[in-house]
Amino acid sequence: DEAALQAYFDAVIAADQKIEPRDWMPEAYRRTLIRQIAQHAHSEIIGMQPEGNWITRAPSLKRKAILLAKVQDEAGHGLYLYAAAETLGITREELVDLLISGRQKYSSIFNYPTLSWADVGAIGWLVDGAAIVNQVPLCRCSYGPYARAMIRVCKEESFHQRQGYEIMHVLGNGTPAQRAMAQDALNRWWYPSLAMFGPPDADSTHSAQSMAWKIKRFSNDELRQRFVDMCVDQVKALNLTLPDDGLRWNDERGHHDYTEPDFDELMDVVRGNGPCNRQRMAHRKAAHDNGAWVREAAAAYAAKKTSAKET
Ligand code: FAQ
Repeated sequence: DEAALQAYFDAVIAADQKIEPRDWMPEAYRRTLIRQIAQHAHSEIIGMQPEGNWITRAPSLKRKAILLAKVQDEAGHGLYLYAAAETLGITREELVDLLISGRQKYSSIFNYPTLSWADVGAIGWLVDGAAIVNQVPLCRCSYGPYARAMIRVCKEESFHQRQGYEIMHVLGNGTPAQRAMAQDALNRWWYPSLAMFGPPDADSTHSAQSMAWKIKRFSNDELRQRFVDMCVDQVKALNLTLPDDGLRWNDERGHHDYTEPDFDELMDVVRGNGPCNRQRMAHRKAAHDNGAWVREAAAAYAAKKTSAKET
C-alpha cells in the first residue's frame, strides 16, 4: 500500500541510494524533477543561441572550431536531459511544446545579448563556471538518470569553462583595446551569472523540499558564495577586475562578502522581460517549425521499417 511504498522511498533517500525510473515515487517528487530537468534541458538548447551568434565571426579558424564544438556539446546536453526527463513519464514532444508555449522556463542568463567576441570568453568562464558549481552536486542527486547524466555533462562543462577562461586570459593580457573589451564583457556578465543560482534562500520556493529529497544538495546562496570565492581567485591571472566595490574577504565567515545581484531584475527576466527573451523564443520556434519536415520524414521512415518487418 501507499504508506509502505512511501516508507521504502524514504528509506532509499535516507540511505543515499538512487531512485530509478521503475521505482515508486511521490507524485510531487516526479513533478519537481520534471520541472527542474526540463528547465535544465531547455536552458542547454536556448543557451546555444548567444554563443551561436559568434560562430561566423570567431577571430580565427581555431577559435571557430572550438566554439562550434562547444555549441554542439550544449545540444548534446539538452538531448541527454530530455532523455532523462522522459524516464519520468513525459515525452520529448510534450516538453518542447511546454517550452515553445512559454509554460516551462529556461535559465535567465540566456536572455542577455552577446555584444562582442569577449562575451564568448565571459560566458565560458562565468556561465559555464556557475553551471559547474551548480551541477557537480547534482551528480549526487537522488534520481539516478539525472545524476548519471550530470557526470558527463560536468566533464564537458569543465572544458567549456577552460576555453572561456583562456579567451579572457588572452584578451585581458592583450592590447589595451582587447583588455577593455574583456573588462566590458565581465562587467555585463558578472551579476547575471550570480543570478543564475536563483533567488536568495529565503525566497526560494522549492529549496527546502528539494533538499529533503536530496535533489538539491546545497542551497542557492551556498552555491552562489562558492562561485564568488572561486572567481575572486581566478580573476587574478586575467589582469581584469570583478565589477563589485563591495567585494572583500571576511575572516570571520571564511568567505568573501559581495554585492548581491538585483533579484527584481532576475524575476523580471524570468517573467519574459529580459533584453532577448522574445528573440530567443522566436528563434527557437522558427527552428522547430523549420524542422517539421525532418520529424515527418523520420516518422514516415520508421513506419515503413515497422511495416516491412511485419510482412
Ligand atoms: N532562471 O525555488 P527556486 C547551462 C525559478 S546552466 C530562470 O530556488 P529551484 C549550461 C525557479 O525555476 C543553466 N528561472 O527553484 C550552459 C522557480 O520557478 P518555478 C541551467 C529561475 O528549482 C552554459 C523560482 O524561480 N542549469 O545551461 C532561475 O529549487 C553555457 C523559484 O526558485 C540548470 O537548470 C534562473 N536563474 O532552484 C549552456 C541547473 N532561478 O519553476 C549553454 C538545474 C530560479 O517554480 C551555454 N537547476 N528560477 O516556476 C537547478 O539547479 C535549480 O532549478 C535552480 C533553481 C538552482 C536553477
